Amino acid sequence: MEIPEALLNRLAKANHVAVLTGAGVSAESGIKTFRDPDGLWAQFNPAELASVDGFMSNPEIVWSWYQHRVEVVNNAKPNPGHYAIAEMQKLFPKLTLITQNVDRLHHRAGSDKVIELHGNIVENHCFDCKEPFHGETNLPDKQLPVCPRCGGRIRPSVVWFGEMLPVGALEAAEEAAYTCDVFFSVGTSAEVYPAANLPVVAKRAGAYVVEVNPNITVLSSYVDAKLPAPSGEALPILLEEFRKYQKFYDDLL
Ligand code: BV8
Ligand code: ZN
Repeated sequence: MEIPEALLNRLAKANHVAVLTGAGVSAESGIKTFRDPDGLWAQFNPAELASVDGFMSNPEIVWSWYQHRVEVVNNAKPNPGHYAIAEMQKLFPKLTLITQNVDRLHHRAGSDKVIELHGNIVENHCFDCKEPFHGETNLPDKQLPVCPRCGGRIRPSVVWFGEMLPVGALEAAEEAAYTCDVFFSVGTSAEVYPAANLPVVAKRAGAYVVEVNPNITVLSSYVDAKLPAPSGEALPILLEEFRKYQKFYDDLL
């Protein structure tokens, strides 16, 4: 896969690189994406499962779906794409990592500052009093855990459809989109808002926007460069080419 020289050049001069990731970056870790043909939503309807109404009307189904996903996440490992992004943190003066994913694989790959726009699936809290819940979640015969403080229902600490994103997270993500020199959109269909606005904000603010995705998305015709390959392949190649490029210029100067 060819890495455009313009991208290497922009990276060599970049002070601030922003990376937005979606479910695709975890696909090579064996975690299904949402909208790919064999994705999660193919079997379920997001409105039913990843929403407050879904939880209120079918708490058992929603809870067991999340418990299943937590198991998949706990058995998954970061892949070369996660590690390459963690590596990028050392290559540029400033890197802002923004993820829509709830699997915490970026943390496990060594990225230390991760903006989680959609929360995370490994923590839980009380639906009513918001108290974080650290009790047992795998109860016999499909019992649902209840809040020891107020008796309310326990829910996963993800952001459901129709719910506001964590204010601080969205603000930090938008700030990074406005101020970065290069913006990567990695493994996302760019269909879920407000996250899908971020690459547009970056482009309008003058950033060089790169999409890393083996498929075409609504963003593909809008970006400055596209690496049309799985992120676990494309990102290590990008880093290798960038190191060669940097050395060539360092030797020149
Ligand atoms: C909100 C957590 C304010 C839960 C998730 C109409 C127009 C505009 C907006 C809306 C609208 N109607 C409703 C809305 C708002 C809605 C929305 O955007 N809906 C969409 C579907 C139209 N957004 C919200 O509700 C957000 N809140 O707006 O609050 C508000 C308040 C009240 C009322 C209204 C508005 C909350 C959104 C957060 C929802 N929570 N997840 C959970 O995980 O269970 S979203 C879910 O989708 C995940 O977080 C996921 O990450 C995210 C986005 O999907 P992607 O990550 O992009 O995954 P996807 O499968 O789609 O794509 C994978 C891509 O990877 C593909 O392109 C594929 O080609 C690629 N790929 C595959 N393999 C690889 C790869 N790429 C690289 N390498 C590979 N190996
Ligand atoms: Zn409570």
